[in-house]
Amino acid sequence: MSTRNFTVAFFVAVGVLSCKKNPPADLTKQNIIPNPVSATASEGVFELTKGSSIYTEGESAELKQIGQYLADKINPATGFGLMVSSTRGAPGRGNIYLAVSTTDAPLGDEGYELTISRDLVNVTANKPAGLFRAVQTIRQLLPDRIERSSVQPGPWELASGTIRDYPNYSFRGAMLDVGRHFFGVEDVKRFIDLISFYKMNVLHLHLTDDQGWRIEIKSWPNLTAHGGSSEVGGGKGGFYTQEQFKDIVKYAADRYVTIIPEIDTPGHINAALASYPDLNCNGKAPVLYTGTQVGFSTLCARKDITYKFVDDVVRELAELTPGPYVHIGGDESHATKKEDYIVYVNKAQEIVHAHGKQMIGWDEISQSTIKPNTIAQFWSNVAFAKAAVAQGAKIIMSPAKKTYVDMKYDSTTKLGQAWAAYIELEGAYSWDPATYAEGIGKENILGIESPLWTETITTMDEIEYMVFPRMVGYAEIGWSPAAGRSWDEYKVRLGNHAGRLKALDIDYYRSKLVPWADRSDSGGGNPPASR
Ligand code: TNX
Repeated sequence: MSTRNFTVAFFVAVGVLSCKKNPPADLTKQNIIPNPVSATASEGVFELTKGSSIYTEGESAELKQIGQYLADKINPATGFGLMVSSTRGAPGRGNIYLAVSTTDAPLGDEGYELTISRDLVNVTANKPAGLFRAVQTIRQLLPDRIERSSVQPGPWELASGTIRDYPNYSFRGAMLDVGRHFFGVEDVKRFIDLISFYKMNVLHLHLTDDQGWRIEIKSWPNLTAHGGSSEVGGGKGGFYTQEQFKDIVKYAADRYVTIIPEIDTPGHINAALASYPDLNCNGKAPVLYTGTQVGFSTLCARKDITYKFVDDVVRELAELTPGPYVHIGGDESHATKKEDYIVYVNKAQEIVHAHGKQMIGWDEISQSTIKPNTIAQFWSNVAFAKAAVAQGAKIIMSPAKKTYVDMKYDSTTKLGQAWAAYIELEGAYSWDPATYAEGIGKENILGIESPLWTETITTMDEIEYMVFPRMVGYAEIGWSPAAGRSWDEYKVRLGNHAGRLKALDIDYYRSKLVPWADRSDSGGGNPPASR
């Protein structure tokens, strides 16, 4: 053995030994994000071994799929090849058991109870979604290296005790703008993997904008043939075929994430206007647009063909999307006369309802007569959001000053914009949706969503750098109880989470505000030179 190999072997051996000597901290001191509602510790640890199995209760294919998801997450690093089997009643020692067995009202649709003893990891929930959320907790209770894709040294121990956990808000979302720059199916799937790891349950896809139309509409094929061929900066753009979109929807559904498709109308519509001259009031198609201005394009609210178009698009989207919502945009329609805007939104709302969906729109839609089951997404104008509340609508909280992850972290951030604010991690975390805007209380709020606009974002690495770790904080705001939340406590937990971000290969922003617990020179990947 060379000196170098000996040195490596020595440190690996010490590493393994020190793992053995360092059982996990007790369950109340575990570094879990989002913070669970309650945790109590008990004596001892559970050790996952190659003899362990994952058992799911009964013959439910859905539960087996969740069990298999957990197996797929822990098999690569452990090398154990754990199997998933169905059972009736709790299995014997050394196993993981997932059951939808209880009627435990406080747990709701996504909550779970996770009880870990020396003998068993026992998860119960009212619904399969709760088991899926619990699986994310189990991942975080295992050492960081569980997230690696090659075999790592054990042991694989979990602290014992009980976690009871459920979300503060039923809607915890992220938005990805695939209109300004197009991102392919694999990028979207990674995005879904990452948000679902933090128990988020909504991905809003901003599918159309002035610069590109990204979803195949069979009855209007030129939308993608022509309107999908551009993007900011003049790149080649792209679009999802309906088959690809269904694949994304299924991938998301398997992770208990609902896809919300947005067709931004009546403004932000140049790509469609460029594809079909008839959609223009003057009957002339503009050229494709690759800049970043907003507010210059509009559908022609007084032409019948506009509503035939919206009806066809919403019908096809509704067929592709099992979730309850279709988002019709409605923001920054500066080129639409106010009276036309009101007519347009009212008609779009009828169309969305006729296709069996609830309408979501940006806060400006409250200038129309919105129905109580319509949802307004607050991004900038408190008066508009309050007008939506006054009409009985619920609000999705996406204040630009807090949740827009295209905003720079500080003046030195190369990517992004700064029109709303610089948003450092503390500002992103230290606010409460229920008290942010006077007159909009928790009872009016469906949940929180953080949008990523992509005028300046062109690669998955850049997405990760802007989104992480701000998104980790939004996930906690959405899930964990507001009482007791504090930046000083959270920043330590986030710092201790560094190894996991690295193991997940997330290319995140290493804010100086956070006491990162790994070596300061071993950050999340290699930032592209551009930032
Ligand atoms: C405002 S937010 C927009 C987007 C831009 C974003 C850039 C909203 C509803 N509209 O069209 O991409 O600012 O930060």
